[in-house]
Amino acid sequence: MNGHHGDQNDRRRFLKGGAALAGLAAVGGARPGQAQSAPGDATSNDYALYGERSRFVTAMRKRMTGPTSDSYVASPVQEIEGTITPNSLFYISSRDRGPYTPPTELDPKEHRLLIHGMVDRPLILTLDDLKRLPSVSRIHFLECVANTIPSPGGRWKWETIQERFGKMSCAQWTGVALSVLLREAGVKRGASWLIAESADGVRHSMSITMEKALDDAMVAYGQNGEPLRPVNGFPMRMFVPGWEGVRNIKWLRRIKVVNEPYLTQTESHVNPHLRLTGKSRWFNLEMGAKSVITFPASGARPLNGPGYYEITGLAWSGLGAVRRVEVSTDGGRNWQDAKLDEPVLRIAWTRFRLPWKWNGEETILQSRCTDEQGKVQPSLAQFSEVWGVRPDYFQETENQVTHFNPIQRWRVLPDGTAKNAIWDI
Ligand SMILES: Nc1nc2c(c(=O)[nH]1)N[C@H]1C(S)=C(S)[C@@H](COP(=O)(O)O)O[C@H]1N2
Ligand SMILES: [Mo]
Repeated sequence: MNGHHGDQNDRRRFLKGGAALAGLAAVGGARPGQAQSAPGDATSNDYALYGERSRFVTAMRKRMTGPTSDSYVASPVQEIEGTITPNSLFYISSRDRGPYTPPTELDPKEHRLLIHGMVDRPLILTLDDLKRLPSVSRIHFLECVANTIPSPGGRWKWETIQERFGKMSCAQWTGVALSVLLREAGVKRGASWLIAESADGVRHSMSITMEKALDDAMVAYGQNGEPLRPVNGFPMRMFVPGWEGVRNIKWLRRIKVVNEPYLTQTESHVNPHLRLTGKSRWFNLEMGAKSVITFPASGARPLNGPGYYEITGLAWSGLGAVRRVEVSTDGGRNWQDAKLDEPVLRIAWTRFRLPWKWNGEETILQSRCTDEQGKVQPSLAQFSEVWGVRPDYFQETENQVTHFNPIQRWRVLPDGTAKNAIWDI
């Protein structure tokens, strides 16, 4: 897959002449999308209501308040079975009117995606147009750069796994590979970046490299077998596997092909690295190797007396597949390899499990992820060393720390509950 031009590339274009296909209009020729008639009258009594879960099941997302820009809805990661977050429990992070206010619902018949800039054939696409193109479905996690931020503003002492790790989820995404769309538009020589922009009030926009766009990025319209939810970007969003959550533009309305990254307003605003003198990195794109034990954990169901349990958790890396997860049940003296659920997918949550006999005494549990590129999840001490600060800096700082991926420690207490122990050094 490449961005070169010429006859060969022309032949590989899926749609001859781009705009020739009815509904896939070049700029200037846009027409309102045609309403598709439903397969059957879904309003008749023959159709049951949209599903509900058992009234005995109580897992809920949680509203989190912190510094205004960091308010979000946290997913109950401790309650997720396996590796897929149901859409009703998916985390939400939105900067426009906040995650608690549903966005203005975009009408897919009115909504348009514009692809322009350094292209031979600018395109305007409706959701229906997008659905006519070759599609892919892939399972990937999505993680906010600020997932696990230790103590936002030094004031909010988040404790439970849902509060500390709830800014991530994992789903199966369906959409059109960006490489297909870019081939349709015909990328001009010298184009090296894309700027993706949203239709919401803040015009959220972000830079994405052409390399990533042609590799595995997509414009997604499906999430776990159904259309995206309004809060997650309906009718379409950018999906950039493994990259920081903030670049996955929801309510996507424009892709501009350019020859350099733009430091967009939202980009500079949300990239706290820009504010840390001496430690600044303009672009820190992929999420690193990380893991967390989801049971036992602070906020998860308590242990019910000594005996056999299965320690289980999630591991992931924005750089590829998880290769190994080690677990320690004795405060880090000994480590054992946990069993990974198969298939182990790249840039997806990987469920790990380890049988454990608890003797009823206080102990510290922790997990360490290694990904296929050999990146090992750092200890808090190692992470602090890279930053050139003392480990307790992260607990108190007013600076927002992002890409925080040190090993998480849970202290199991004799009463069977667990507490956050990452700061107990
Ligand atoms: N248009 C738009 N896209 C956005 C955002 C936003 O505020 N507006 N938030 C970003 C951030 S910070 C994250 S972490 C992810 C969250 O996606 P989700 O709400 O579907 O979980 O979307 C990103 N895309
Ligand atoms: Mo985010």
